[in-house]
Amino acid sequence: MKRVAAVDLGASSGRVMRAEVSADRLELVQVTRFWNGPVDLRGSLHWDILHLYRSVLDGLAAAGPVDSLGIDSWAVDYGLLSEGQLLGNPFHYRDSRTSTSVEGVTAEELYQITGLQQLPINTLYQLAAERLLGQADTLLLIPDLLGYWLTGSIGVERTNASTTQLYDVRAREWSCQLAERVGVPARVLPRLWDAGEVVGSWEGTPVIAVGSHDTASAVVAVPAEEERFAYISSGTWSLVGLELAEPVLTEEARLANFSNEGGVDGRIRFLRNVMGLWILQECQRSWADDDLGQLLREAAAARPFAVLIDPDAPEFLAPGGMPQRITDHIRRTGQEVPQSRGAVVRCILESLALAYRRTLRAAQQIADKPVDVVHVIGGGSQNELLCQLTADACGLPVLAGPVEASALGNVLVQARALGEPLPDLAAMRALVRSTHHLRRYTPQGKPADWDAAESRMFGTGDFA
Ligand code: LFR
Repeated sequence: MKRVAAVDLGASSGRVMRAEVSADRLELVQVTRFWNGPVDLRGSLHWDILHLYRSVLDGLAAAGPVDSLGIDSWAVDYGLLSEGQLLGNPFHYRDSRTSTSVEGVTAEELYQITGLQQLPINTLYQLAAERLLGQADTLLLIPDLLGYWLTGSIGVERTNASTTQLYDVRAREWSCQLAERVGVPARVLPRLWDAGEVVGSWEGTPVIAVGSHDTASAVVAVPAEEERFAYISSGTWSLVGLELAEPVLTEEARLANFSNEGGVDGRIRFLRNVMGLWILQECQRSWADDDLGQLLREAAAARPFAVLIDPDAPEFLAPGGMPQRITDHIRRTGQEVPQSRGAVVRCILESLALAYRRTLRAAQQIADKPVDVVHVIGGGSQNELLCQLTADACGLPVLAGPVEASALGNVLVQARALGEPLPDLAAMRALVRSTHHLRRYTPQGKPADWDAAESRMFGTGDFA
């Protein structure tokens, strides 16, 4: 049995967890939980990186002695170093300084190399707007930056590197040539680590590179029994897709804006970012209403399919004023504005379920990989109404759980690196399955209602 600590940083909270893991045991306890979120510095959005580091140190101290520790977080964001010193406070990916155009490479070529969807949050576009790049000698992604402060070791773990749009998804290396062409000096791209490598130590405890992208760790913990599964990693974002052995870099995949992110053990996460529960979280923040249970009860009682939004519309990316943005979107698309919070929540959840449906249908068709079940993992797996709507919209059974998928994936990769007999993803997933209760949702309602709703939906053009 091994005892490990997992630092798991999400966009709205961070956690330090302690786990006991063996071939037939997987017990996770939360040691500390702390706030995370954007800090507005005169119009620029940043992370409070020193608060995060301080909270990680406090959490690790509270976790007590462990055999190892590993860090995962959201993707794409970075810190720049010069001679070991942080240059500037890392930006939040929702900061508005980015766009999705960059000179020196066509969209087709970019996709052929990196296999990534065009999102303004990608590191590449952030770096195109970065003023400190010229002074930097090293770029580290957030988990690697925190890991560097703990250990002094410099490197970037591959699953997260694959979200930068500077990484060659087939060669599994930085694309230094691409980087130079788009104005990112190759000198700033450090060596790459694989999940499972021991990268240093903190106060005598080995630090292990895990799937440092939280979604990569979450997908490790999908409790799938068969190969024919889809997943929705449901949190602030919903990451919706399939696990593949090889990237799909076709023109069809590019036009449908699918990402081929690098997974643990060389797998590919073929997925799209759907805006996710962020829209609901931001409405709750504007309404100053933290009673999610009551909002969901009202949503369950509201009229079905009264009004729909495209959750991926760019106007929903930035923080602030979300109920008004929804109202504007609804007016612009010629629909009737909902009159109650319950109706707004119903609109958000039905629209998300429809976005999941069209994403999963496109993924199966483009990757030529049909599925029989949808696994919903992460915090959103507790949202019963959304899980049921997802089953109804997709016409597939939904298996919900585990909630702490990212932390579980993090600890499983550490346990294997420490020598526990968990040889492959199948063994890790079997352990999650045998130690966690999953909730099953069977499709209900009339499929024709969802067909009609889909044809009413207002797309961004990605699926046109
Ligand atoms: C989820 C996630 C997504 C990534 C987004 C931004 O927490 O890591 O996978 O696209 O956050 O980093």
